[in-house]
Amino acid sequence: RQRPAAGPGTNFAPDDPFTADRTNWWRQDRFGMFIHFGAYSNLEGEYRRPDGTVCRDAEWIKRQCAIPMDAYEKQARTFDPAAFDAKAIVKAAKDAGQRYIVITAKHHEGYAMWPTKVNTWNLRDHSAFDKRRDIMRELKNAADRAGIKLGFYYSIWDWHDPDFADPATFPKYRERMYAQLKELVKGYDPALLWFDGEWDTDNPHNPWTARDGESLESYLRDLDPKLIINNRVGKRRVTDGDYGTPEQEIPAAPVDGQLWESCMTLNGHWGFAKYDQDWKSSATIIRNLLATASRSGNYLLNVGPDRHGRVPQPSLDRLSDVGRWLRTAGQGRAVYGAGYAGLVEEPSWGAVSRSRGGAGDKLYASVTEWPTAGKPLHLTARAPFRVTDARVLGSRQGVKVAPSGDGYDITPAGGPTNPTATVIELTVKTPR
Ligand code: FHN
Repeated sequence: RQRPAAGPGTNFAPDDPFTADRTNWWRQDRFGMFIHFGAYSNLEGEYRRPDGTVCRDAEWIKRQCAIPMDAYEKQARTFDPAAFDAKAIVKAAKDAGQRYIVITAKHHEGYAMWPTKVNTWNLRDHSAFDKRRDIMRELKNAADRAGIKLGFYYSIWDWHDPDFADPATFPKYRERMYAQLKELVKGYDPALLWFDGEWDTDNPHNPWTARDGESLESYLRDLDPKLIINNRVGKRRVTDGDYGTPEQEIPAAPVDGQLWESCMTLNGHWGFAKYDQDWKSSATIIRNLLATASRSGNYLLNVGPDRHGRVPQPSLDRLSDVGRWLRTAGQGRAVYGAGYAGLVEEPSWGAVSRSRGGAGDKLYASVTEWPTAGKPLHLTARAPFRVTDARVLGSRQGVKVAPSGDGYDITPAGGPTNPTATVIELTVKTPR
């Protein structure tokens, strides 16, 4: 399953050697919305113990606060996300420039957010929610209407199913897991499955093996050959699935030729929580997105709806800032369908991504540290190329480009169009 290393001149842009494969739309889309929503959301990050003490955690609250299962099941019965508005969530993603959505269908707590027939530990059978509603159906319909791809997160690790923890009865759990995944794939036609919780856990013991990962992957590929599957399906993560999943970090360069996606929280929590919020600024998100695209990575940015199903306003505000930047002066061209430049070293003043097309290749120099007046931006070449045109997106100012030492000096005549990042589009010719 090894892909060629993403060496100089290689990028996973639309026309790279993998264009024929199922991941092409995903590589072009680059930017997705992660949604962590489950029975844990009903507690909103805070559990008041019978002795009056308060324990805090987000989606791990059951385990981190050692909530007895009966107490956890009792609280889930009050869960009523009546305000969950799939259309509004899809619109928020679309306005943000997020072109796919991955929502937790089942997190480690084992609670299914769709009306599974496999057990009654789910939003239809174990909540105060309207039994006529199916939020995954609502989200799928809204996403389809908006041209947004929908994926499901599914945790192999299951804190609720009694057969998970015991290797002797684990096959029974695995059977139920396969049955649930078939419900999701056949019932909702997701574009992508995002597995998690395949790792060795201390308690309960996780009997999932690498062999289990291989069998599951081939089972799913038989169910639906177009499915994109992440690498947390197996034990080895590097060669499992279609892409790597660095978390809360951006790898320094293309991850040994693998496709990858960096997933991050917006405020330090995956599930909804009001405590210890560490909000990323819109500027940080935009710069993360540019750095990720310039290394041929995708960026999956998370929102955690509250107990009512509402996405927090600070999340919506940031997402709309990012979408506005992407839509301005076509700056999104530095992200969508763009990837590892290969032709140049990564500069200190920003990120450089590359897209290929009929009219020649484009390099997008996204400048986050604008040079003092008249000072050039230097690009160090790693492979031969000529610059035949240069322009600042969103500005009429001139841009001088001159060969200089080991590359080119780019000198814009005026100032930046945006303090977060200003994109200089270079048209380049590479020797055939
Ligand atoms: O334990 C989970 C965590 O709750 C969250 O879902 C993240 C998202 O990538 N994955 C696991 C931690 O790596």
